[in-house]
Amino acid sequence: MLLAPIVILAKTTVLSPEETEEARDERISWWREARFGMFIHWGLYAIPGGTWKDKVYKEGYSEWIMFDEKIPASEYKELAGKFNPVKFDAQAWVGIAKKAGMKYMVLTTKHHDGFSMFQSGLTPYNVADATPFKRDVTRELVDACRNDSIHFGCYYSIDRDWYRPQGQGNRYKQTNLWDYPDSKQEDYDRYFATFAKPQVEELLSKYQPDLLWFDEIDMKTDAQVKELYQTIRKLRPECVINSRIQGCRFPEKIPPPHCDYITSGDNEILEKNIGFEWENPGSMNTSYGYNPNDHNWISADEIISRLVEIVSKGGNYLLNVGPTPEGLIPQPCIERLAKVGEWMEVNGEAIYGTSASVFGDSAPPSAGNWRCTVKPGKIYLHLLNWPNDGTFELADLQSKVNRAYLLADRKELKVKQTAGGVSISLPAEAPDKIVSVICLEIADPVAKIKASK
Ligand code: FHN
Repeated sequence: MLLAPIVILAKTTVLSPEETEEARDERISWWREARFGMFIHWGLYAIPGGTWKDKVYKEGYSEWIMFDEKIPASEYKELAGKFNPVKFDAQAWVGIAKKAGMKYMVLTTKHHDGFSMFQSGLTPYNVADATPFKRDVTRELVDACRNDSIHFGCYYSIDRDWYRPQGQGNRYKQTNLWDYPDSKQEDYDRYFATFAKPQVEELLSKYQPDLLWFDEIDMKTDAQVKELYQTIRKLRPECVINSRIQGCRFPEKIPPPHCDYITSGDNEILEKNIGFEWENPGSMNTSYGYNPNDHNWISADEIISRLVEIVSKGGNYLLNVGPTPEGLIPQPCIERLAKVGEWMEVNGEAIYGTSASVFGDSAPPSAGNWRCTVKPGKIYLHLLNWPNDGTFELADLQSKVNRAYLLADRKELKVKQTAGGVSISLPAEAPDKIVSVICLEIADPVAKIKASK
């Protein structure tokens, strides 16, 4: 019987010329270990919240209201005069994220509507200069994150800026042609060179973000992407960059150039571990921006199941909130995040700093629905439903199991191990109604699994 050691998917990375693989690993280690972060879509679009004049959107991206309703920039910008989120408390937001077990936060510093949620010297159309609020919310949030050792990232939309002429756009046709029907490619090139890239430089120098989260649609030339990437590396070499610096389609080549990890589609959980860092940007209802009429909330149970699914495939989960125009995180989000936090309180060690399952992508259904994450010398089994015969069978594990226990109470579990696998005796009741985690301490740093025929 052949003992096939675990095949660690050969991970090849695109190193910027001066960076070694070890240096890269070290540089992005915080991000890889974090596994769970908060995405924040906040801006002028929170005010209409998916309603414009008599049109009420009950679902869909409320942050797209300007495009969906073809609102003239001159009219949309009036919203800045009404943006006054007096209840905004950056430290309270960080507190909510931390309590949920989130380790980083990514704020929309400029979304597609072109409004800057930071004080910019490149345009007065920003939160500190154009609103009665007159406060730099990016400044306040990055400071609050630093206070609480939470990493901070800036979301920045370049290819879509509906406040400015950007040409006819590409196959996606997502530029503002209702205000600028005759706009040309040179408008985009000028916008990129004299506004967008300089604003990214501003964000890097003013706020020193740990992460830049782009959301592009292939409107830049390769030269423009390279120029942007090299500018970021020059100004902040340690900055982690997502794959949407180029476009939102799944990269043809892994590893993709000019970034550190792959962003999957919105709410898309990849089918398998791709052997390279990836992240899923997820929403809690059907919108990223605030919409009081969108009640399609996913449950806390669903969030936990998605987190386990994503991390068991080597990914990060960046879960979104869309704050209100008053500056509050909506109550349904707070309630769900608190429940997720309770679960992370008990099971966080099976998430943070773990690597993908060693049993392939979909767990063999030996004992119902389960997932796996690992650490050196440890295997975490996430049971999504509890075996009703009080035993969990784990076939094919060849490494010797020294100890087995539930993370919920750390009480020792009886283990019977044969060449065929491991059988673990479980209490009748599941300790957790959503996902219960068993930790196996094994004799090998990397688990040995019997090669499947
Ligand atoms: O168009 C945006 C959308 O508004 C939202 O920001 C998401 C988040 O991943 N990104 C784009 C759609 O993929």
